[in-house]
Amino acid sequence: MLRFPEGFLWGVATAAYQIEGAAREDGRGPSVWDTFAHTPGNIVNGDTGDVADDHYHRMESDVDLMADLGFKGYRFSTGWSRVYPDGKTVNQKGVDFYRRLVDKLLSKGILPAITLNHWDLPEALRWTDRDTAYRFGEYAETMFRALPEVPMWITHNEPWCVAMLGYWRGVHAPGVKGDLAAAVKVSHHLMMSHHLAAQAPHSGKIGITLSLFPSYPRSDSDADRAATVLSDGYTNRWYLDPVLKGEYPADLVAHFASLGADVNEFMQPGDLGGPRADFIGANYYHRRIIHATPGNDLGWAVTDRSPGVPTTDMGWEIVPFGLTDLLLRLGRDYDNVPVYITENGAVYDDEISPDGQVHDPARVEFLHKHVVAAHKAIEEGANLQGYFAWSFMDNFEWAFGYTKRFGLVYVDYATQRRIPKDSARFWGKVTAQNGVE
Ligand code: IFM
Repeated sequence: MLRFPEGFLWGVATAAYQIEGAAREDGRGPSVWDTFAHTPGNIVNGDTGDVADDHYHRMESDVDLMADLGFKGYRFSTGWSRVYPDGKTVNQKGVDFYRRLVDKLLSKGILPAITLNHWDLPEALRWTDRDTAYRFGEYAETMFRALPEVPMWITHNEPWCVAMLGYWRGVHAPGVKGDLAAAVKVSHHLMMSHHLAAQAPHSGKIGITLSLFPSYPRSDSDADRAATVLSDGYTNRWYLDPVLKGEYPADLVAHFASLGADVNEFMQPGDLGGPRADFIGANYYHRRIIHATPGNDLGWAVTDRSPGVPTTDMGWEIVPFGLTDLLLRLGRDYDNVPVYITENGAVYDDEISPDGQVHDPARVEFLHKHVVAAHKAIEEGANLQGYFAWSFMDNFEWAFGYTKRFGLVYVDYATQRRIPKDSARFWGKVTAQNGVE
């Protein structure tokens, strides 16, 4: 039996736009993701989050199910455009929904961990505007005041995705392609707003969730190794350093500037306000293997796949040791900062079996291997304090719409019936035992 330290937090995670639906109810305003999803060609099958899992109307029974399955922590996001429909005016009905959700969780003994920005920026705002950082600070203060019992706050989810997938690759809202200067500006406003929010009075701990990719060179060549250092800077250090060290990594500042994206053109003194995060939320799905592509794109590329390495039905490599490496690296390079795995999980093409159940042995195996990898990291000194599986239930997987199922609970979208998969029971058992066999 591999046991985790006492008090280790086991939970599940979701995000507002991916599950809530009720897109035009009780005063909710449009977010950039509503606009993006409603623009033809952006999402597989033209799917949108208009209805999603209808969680807005099923919140009570969803939390009951969570409790029945034995989950102890729930990471969810508050919908920014539900709380601030026009970006500047509070919608009390939006706040009230989250009040009810927190009350319900607490009544069931489930710890609420709130993410403030899981990408649903009010349509009236843009991260390219410096002012949006201040609007985020106000929104954070509103939520801190409204929900003083919440023990764990996360400012942003995966700012790399917002900046680089939204403004460089163009596959996420608002769908801008190839504007590196805008992407870097967006990343700076996100980091700056993290500091603004973290400095406001709040209950409990505050941190930020990052999509972190342990990165390995494709070969031992100097070029591939140098490209890997930069690529690691691009996905990882660009976000870790400002939060934990109060500055951007110098090699990346120079690299972005050489590509016409100089952060010093819009950074102002005090923007990063000194180190301020009680923990880092690490989202781990897969590694990246990097090779140099001099003069092309950013100067590196991700090697598609390594022969023989198994993948999930998302096509992502299954590499549990990447999680061990990542957790140890965070401890080593960032002063043993406390870490929560705020997302880890897998897509499989689940089906309802003739017995009415959803059997997902591959997901159980995926989670089991990653829990073992996390335990190894703790044994070797990592300061890991909790682990949230992505996701509580199947949901709107952004550009992939409803075609990719990450849930521990199956959602039949036609009827909104929830069916706990075998992996949900596995996760409940891991929680109860505080470990795995
Ligand atoms: O579904 C997403 C989530 O919203 C952010 N992290 C990655 C998940 C899987 O792609």
